[in-house]
Amino acid sequence: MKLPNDRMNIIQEILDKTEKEIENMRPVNILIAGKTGVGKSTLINNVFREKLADTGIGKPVTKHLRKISKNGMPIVLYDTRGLELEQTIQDRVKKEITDLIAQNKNSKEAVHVVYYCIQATSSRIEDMELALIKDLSEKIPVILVLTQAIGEPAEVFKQHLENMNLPVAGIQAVMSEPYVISADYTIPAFGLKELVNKTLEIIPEDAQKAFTNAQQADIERKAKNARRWATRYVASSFGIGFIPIPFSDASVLVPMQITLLAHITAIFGISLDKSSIVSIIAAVGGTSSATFLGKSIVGNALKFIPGAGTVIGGIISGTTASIVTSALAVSYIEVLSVMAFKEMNGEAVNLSFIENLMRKQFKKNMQLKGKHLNKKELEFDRTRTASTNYEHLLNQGETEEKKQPFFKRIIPTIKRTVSKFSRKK
Ligand SMILES: Nc1nc2c(ncn2[C@@H]2O[C@H](COP(=O)(O)OP(=O)(O)O)[C@@H](O)[C@H]2O)c(=O)[nH]1
Ligand SMILES: [Mg+2]
Repeated sequence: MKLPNDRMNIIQEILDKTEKEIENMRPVNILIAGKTGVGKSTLINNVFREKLADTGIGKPVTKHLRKISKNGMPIVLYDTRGLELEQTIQDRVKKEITDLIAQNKNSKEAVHVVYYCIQATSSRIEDMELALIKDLSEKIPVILVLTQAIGEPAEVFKQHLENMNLPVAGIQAVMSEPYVISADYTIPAFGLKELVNKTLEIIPEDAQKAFTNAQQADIERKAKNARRWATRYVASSFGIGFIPIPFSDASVLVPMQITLLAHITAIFGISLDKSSIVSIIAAVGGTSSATFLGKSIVGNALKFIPGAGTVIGGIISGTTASIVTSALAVSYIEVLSVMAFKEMNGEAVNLSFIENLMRKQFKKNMQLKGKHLNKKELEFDRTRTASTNYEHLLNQGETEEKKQPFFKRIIPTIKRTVSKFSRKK
């Protein structure tokens, strides 16, 4: 096996491996149906990453059906149009939809779930839509999505639909984007995480991985899945069968670390560019391009592990390797979570912020000595909203930038030295 001997190669390998894994993932296929203007595109842009409705490649499949996909995302969406038009066109659209579902039933393109969107404020559902929903439900799970759901009228409408006992897999009211009522009153977005959960409950198991990757409404779930895999990977790589290696051979850990980072990226699902990975690797692997990642990660680790009792005579034991690798995995997942959260809110991610956050989390996680990997729930408090959940991590990346000036930082050292000398006298 040829080891990468340069940091850029490592970065490229992580990206290539991630890309390959996503290509090999079986995509999840979703049909989004509903009249024009109800909020289908807004829903897609907020449930899925990268503003998929706007930036995805749309290909007409039939006159009224469009297939949306994007490189690097394991998802295919079908978007409908024309359901609001005259009867003959509606019939045409309905036929195209049912044909799509029937035709692909057993193929890789089989639609896994339908989101049938109705605007909650319309407060009524037409017979044509009811017939279509019933028809589709016989073949495939349908989730009825009540879009732009505002207050009491939406609640009443939802109740009305529930009382109809439609053969649907679920009814979910959502507000995909905050809705501005007035200068001082805005209805926050809601319901998307619930939609994600409902979807995961009904789609086949082999489509769940792709769906978790493509969605952005439940970032904790991404993190949880990535952590679950990393726990197993660390256990199987550095468990009983692991033969301790001399510190000078630490670079044999590099391929494992690359696999770890690439697989986490693929499970998590995030758009990462080269420069972000460079920053993340720089935080744990030093800045010299000739440095082996494995060596510098372990080297750094030794500085952080209290007592360094796990390394005797320059030998990397399975315990040390798993402490280091767990810390690498958890910190990486934490950084990806913060990046995903920022991306979801349309905020830019600053590279030095990423690097600082990775460095701080890595150091902190190293000191936990691998105890955290499967237990820790990323310190997310489920009773708090997403933004306050991430606050403590967001602040950590920034404190380093607001570092105190040099003269202030050395004051304690001067004081200590002075008192030491005065004691000696
Ligand atoms: N604030 C807010 N506006 C929405 C929401 N859903 C739809 N809209 C608005 O409704 C209009 C039509 O939405 P669009 O997603 O284009 O509908 P589509 O034709 O079904 O794709 C747009 O101007 C959106 O801004 C929402 O959840 N929140
Ligand atoms: Mg649209």
